[in-house]
Amino acid sequence: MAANPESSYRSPVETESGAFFKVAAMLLGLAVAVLGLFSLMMWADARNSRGSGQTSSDTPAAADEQAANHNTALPLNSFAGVVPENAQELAEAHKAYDATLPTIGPGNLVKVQMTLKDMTVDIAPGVKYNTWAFDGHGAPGPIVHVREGQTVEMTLKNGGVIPHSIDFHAARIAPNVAFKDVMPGDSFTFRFKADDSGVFMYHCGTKPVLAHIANGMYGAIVVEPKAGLPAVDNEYVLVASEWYLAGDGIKEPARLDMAKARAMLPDWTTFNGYANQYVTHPLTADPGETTRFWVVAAGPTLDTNFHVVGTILDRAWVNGDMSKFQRGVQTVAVPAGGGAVFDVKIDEPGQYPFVSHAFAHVDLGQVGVLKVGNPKGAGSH
Ligand SMILES: [Cu+2]
Repeated sequence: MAANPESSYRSPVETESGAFFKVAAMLLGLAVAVLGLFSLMMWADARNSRGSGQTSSDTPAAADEQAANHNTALPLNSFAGVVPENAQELAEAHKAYDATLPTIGPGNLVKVQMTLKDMTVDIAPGVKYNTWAFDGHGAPGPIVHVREGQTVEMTLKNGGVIPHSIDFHAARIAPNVAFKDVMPGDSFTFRFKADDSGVFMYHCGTKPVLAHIANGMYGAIVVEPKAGLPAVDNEYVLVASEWYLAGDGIKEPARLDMAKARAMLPDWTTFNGYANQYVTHPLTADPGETTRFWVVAAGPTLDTNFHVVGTILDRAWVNGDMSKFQRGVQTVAVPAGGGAVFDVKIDEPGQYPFVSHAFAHVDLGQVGVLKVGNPKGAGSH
């Protein structure tokens, strides 16, 4: 290195207080040594608390133990994107969750019945997971669709082995009464009047809620405004969520890794519970049609940044506030536990990916395609 005039510069303070700096440097050295020793002890502690330090939640008993442990240490084994070799074939064979908004039932009273079941479902091609499922299939639970002013009568039957409950964000009701734990084998019914329009999350609210939501206990209820909305041609419901796996789920079903859930390090993120399902089985629209997306971010923890590639959101009811919409918006954040509604009118045939534009989510599976017309060529995202 060439001589630099500044390198020979000595500050007046240094010159005058050389002795002071020598003492300070010595003390600093000592402090670093003490800190080093301390962090070594902490590291040893963390390793001991994790047993072998490797996939400590691979067995059911260890996973349960970990779910109750609030002091789990990093690092964590990631199974993000891990699929078997025949993943494409399995993706094609998978029956996609029907995202079509169901019709509204007649009358003032809408009866909803769900029987909770512990069941193994696919969450990505060849990746199995042991869910606690609200009814009949994995996450999300059934889409409930009512009109503002209708009364919902909810009956939850617990066919599982531990207590569960159901919390409707669309309800104004004492949660300790309506959202109470239902014991295995029991059934519980409550009613609420859907007086607030929008798209709302429902989920199990039994503790630890993080574990119950992460195990697939969530869904969406659409409350259509009494005054109606602009007419559209297609309506789809998308529930965004993330999965935290102990094990890759390929040879045997994965269980929840509670440490990953707390660290917010998902292995997979999905729309309607299965990675990339609407890439292989696109949602459809015809050119010139307007498509409405009712979107809920179920989490349990992460938001969704909703964006449709190749177009702009013509109407965006941000946060599910149906009293007004924004126009010409590119991306809208849907918070975990929140919802929003989006209309897009697309004239040109093509494959229009819908994504969470927090792009790690796309890598982990939270991406689908709206196929407009019969386009030729592969998608871009
Ligand atoms: Cu539950």
